[in-house]
Amino acid sequence: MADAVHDLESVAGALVAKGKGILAADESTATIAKRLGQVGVESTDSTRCAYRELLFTTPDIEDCISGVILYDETIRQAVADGRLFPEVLADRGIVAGIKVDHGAKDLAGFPGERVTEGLDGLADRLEEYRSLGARFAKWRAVIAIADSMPTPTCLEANAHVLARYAKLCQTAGLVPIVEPEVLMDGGHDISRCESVTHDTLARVFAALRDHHIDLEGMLLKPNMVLSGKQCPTQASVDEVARATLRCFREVVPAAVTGIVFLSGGQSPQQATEHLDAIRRLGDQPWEISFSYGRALQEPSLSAWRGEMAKVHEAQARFRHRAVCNSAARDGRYSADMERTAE
Ligand code: 5MM
Repeated sequence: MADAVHDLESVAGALVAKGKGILAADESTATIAKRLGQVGVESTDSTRCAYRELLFTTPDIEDCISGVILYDETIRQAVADGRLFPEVLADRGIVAGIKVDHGAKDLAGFPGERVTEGLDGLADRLEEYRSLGARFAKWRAVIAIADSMPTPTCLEANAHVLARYAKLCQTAGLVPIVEPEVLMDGGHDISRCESVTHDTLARVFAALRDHHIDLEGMLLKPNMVLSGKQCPTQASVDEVARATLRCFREVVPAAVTGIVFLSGGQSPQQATEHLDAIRRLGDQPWEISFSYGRALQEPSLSAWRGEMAKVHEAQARFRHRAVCNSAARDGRYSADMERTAE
């Protein structure tokens, strides 16, 4: 047992090593179909596999990327030489992870609110994912902001399932990434986002404590504290950084190994600038890094568009975003880096 605990803590530590962060490539089949469709590519087993191969075989990304979150289909797919994706990643020193939730479903009796499902049979699935090479997992809860949302019932339901998921992961020897995402959608201002994020995290950490989670053997994947997308007054980069840290310092225990932010619909450059500004406010009790999906992938996907001839350019764009976020993760990003795309 002592070894298992040590293993969880060392994997969590490796995922937030200096200069490194996580690529979220765990889009479910419906989401990846939408993303591929936006660049005119039909979503099939082979186009999904080709796109993920393009990302995971990008030269030198192991300098900036510590781990990749895979989807159930992807963890079973192989590259041309027959190696499964977890092996391809492991050969480069990148840790494979896996999304294990089954998505956010309507919360009965609470219109507009959702609770994430997927606990049934999870212990067995985790065992299989570990045998396929996964060393960490991810579960995303989605919290919407509106006049009468979120309700305490929605926060409680999601905190409870996040904690049960986290305990099952740690028992199976996988580091849980706990992702309670407060959405950017809406006209709310940054202070409303701060208060909802605070309440969400307070409930999540109370549930994690009740379920005896080893905080050093987990990572938190939260939203940054931002103005709602439709809010007429958008907070500055500095305001976002200060509000985010104020909120997290009040509510995230110092024992948590790391906070890896999601991008949540920010533009790639915005997500990098915000991370950099947060890091420039100084060292915190926990490591701070990124676990971006769209903000790492968008430029690459738009360059690729399903064409073999564009693979090199698409990989260069992915590497560039990884390099920028690696710098931001250490508080040494500058806008000049956007002009050196190769
Ligand atoms: C990559 O997208 C992930 C999967 O989403 P679906 O289950 O809806 O297909 C998503 O969970 C992602 O890992 C996080 O939301 C962070 O990604 P962003 O794009 O917000 O950085």
